[in-house]
Amino acid sequence: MNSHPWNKSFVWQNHMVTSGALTQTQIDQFDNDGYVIVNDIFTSDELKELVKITDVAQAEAAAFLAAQPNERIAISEIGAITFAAQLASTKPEIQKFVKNTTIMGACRDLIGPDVRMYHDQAVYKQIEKPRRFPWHQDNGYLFVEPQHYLTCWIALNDVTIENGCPQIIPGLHKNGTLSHYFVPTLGYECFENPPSTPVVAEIKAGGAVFFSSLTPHLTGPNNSNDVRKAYIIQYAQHDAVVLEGNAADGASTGSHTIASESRGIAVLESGKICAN
Ligand SMILES: O=C(O)CCC(=O)C(=O)O
Repeated sequence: MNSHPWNKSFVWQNHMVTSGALTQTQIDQFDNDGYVIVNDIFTSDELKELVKITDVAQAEAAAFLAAQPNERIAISEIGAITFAAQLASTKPEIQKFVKNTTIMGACRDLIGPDVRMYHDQAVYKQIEKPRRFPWHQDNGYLFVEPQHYLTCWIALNDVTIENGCPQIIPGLHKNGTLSHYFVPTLGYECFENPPSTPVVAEIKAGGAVFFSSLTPHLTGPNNSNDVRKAYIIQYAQHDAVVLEGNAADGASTGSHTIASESRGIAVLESGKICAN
């Protein structure tokens, strides 16, 4: 387990409650362990509405994948794990969920007063080809500065160890971004065998686990009889940048702001939720 070559002098900053959406105990847990589970973010009616949107997006993604060689693109594969990305910028009806008051409070507390969405995707773990999604930090995919941003992993149905809920290694987020390598068809990995016992994040539908982009996590194979459904939204400081290039080749070759991407919509300005 090594540091990412672009992670030079990372120092974790602790957070203070300001929004009232989370308690200081929850924030302290996030700072100490790199994650916190928050239940009942969405009512059952809201959840139904949200799942209707993600189901449509997943059906579109599946139709597209079905036309590809081996029914897959990169790590998205029919029957295994399917990704439907960029929903907030293509399906305006999902934006009210992206700007949910509790989630925005968590963003205020765990990122700051000025926040943009960085990425969003519905991730469905299918049952025909059960497989792990490897141990990784979200900042191990594209290297964002500041390195800490916030992932809100929303359970759209009850998620358990059996159907592939997230598992987390607490505490490692404080070291910043780790080096990752690509495991073909599965994704980027920072280690195959975790250095400590994972925490299993089983979550009821409508709740979420918030974790840092620096928190190593995995999801296990879906060994149940039903699709496991998640909607994952990532939020970053409004002026965050994505470093470009390949770390194996040396220094980054450039950067662009998340604000320059169509998905980089502003969600919080001076601590206030932005209008749709
Ligand atoms: O939802 C999953 O099964 C894995 C998704 C994940 O960890 C990610 O997109 O970073």
